[in-house]
Amino acid sequence: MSGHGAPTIDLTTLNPEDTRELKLAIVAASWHTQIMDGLLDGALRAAKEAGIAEPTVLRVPGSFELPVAAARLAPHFDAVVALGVVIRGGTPHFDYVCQAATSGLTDVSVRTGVPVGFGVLTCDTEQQGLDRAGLEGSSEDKGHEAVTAALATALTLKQYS
Ligand code: DLZ
Repeated sequence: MSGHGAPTIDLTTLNPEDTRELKLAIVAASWHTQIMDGLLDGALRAAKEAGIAEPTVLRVPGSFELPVAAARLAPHFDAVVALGVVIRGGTPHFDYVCQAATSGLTDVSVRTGVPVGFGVLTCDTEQQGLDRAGLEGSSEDKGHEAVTAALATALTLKQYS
């Protein structure tokens, strides 16, 4: 899977009065600081572009803790975005953390009806994470992408609430 084929969602073309009113929470893990800083910067930039000056940001230790944090916040927000970086090591731990984060966040989203943007990088190498972190020299900006997707979905769903 690559970034090829991703849609262009320009939140600035949507009615700013709609996006500005959305309540956004970002839950962010803390492993792999440099990559996480890039993801969080991209997420906050996307929020700002949508007119959301101060989204709630909640930090947790690792990606395994993202679902419980998202579950606690989701009922109080229009959209939640989860950010994390998991890098494959020499044991099966990687698979368990990725599986727990992915299925846990999916469960939160479907159970609550609140969109959860998936900004969790699951990488074989640190370089793959750096390439996707929205840093200078990165080819992708996954934190920004996750916020944009979550807000666009929240706006689409709002008419059915
Ligand atoms: C334990 C662990 C390992 C080995 N690797 C990562 C990682 O690459 N990225 C990440 O976000 N978290 C990692 N963790 C921590 C787990 O997510 C979790 O915080 C601990 O197992 C404690 O519950």
